[in-house]
Amino acid sequence: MYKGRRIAVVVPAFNEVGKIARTLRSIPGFVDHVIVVDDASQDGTGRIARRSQRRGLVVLGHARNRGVGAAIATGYAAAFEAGAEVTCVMAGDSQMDPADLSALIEPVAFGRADYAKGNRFAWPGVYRVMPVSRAVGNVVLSHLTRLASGYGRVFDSQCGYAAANRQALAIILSGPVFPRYGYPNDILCRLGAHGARVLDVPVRPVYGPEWHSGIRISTVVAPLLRLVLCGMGARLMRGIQRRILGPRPLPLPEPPP
Ligand SMILES: Nc1nc2c(ncn2[C@@H]2O[C@H](COP(=O)(O)OP(=O)(O)OP(=O)(O)O)[C@@H](O)[C@H]2O)c(=O)[nH]1
Ligand SMILES: [Mg+2]
Repeated sequence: MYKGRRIAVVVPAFNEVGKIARTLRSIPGFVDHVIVVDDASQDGTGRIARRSQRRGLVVLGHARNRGVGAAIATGYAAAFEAGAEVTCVMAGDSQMDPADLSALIEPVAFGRADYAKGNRFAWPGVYRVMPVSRAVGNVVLSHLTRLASGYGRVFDSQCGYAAANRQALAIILSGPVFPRYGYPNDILCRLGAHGARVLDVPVRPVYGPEWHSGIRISTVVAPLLRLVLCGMGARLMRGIQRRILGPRPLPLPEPPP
């Protein structure tokens, strides 16, 4: 419990055998449910995760690899069902500093935001830590995602470190989440369409000497650009519809079964 609120952390993991145990050890004791989603890893990630003595741990698995976005959706559904009031995402590769977790939880737990996400660009010295390829891609996508989602003050669209309340989870789970690396952009567009309150929280960028990434720039760029362009188109259509028919907020989705 965090100040009386039930907290879950979803940990997507794919081939993280060297880091998953450390990641699980680092999750603060106030977290009630730790939901690892092993996505058909071939290196024993799931086995190592199951060995952890962590209280409240559940290890879920996909029979075949479905992508990080699909894994997070699986974890979100399990957290919702477990009754979590605030559900966070922390990657299985120890790239999210547990010291930042309570700053993400706080605004969501106490009604200032439906969804709080990390912003590594608000961290002093980010450009000394973040690789140039990541910084450039992220700045471009952050601007495009602002246009697609309507959140003009939200930046670092590619940061997956986030906390969501039950209403935000109901919105996210009301349709299929983009299954691969574009999922944070998809989530922001969907939250924006429903008028959810999204807040940026400064978090520390972590790129240690053993950093490795599953992202292959050549394969992620086209689907990601398509996703944000579709988001922009959908937002434009909603704007036109509003002009013609008057304000029509999207109905709030039913909670997941
Ligand atoms: N379940 C699942 N997790 C995945 C998959 N791909 C990546 N992940 C996990 O998602 C987290 C982030 O993946 P990375 O490839 O490091 O991407 P990133 O951290 O957003 O970006 P970098 O800055 O390049 O490290 C890690 O914990 C991965 O294990 C997948 O297909 N399925
Ligand atoms: Mg990573």
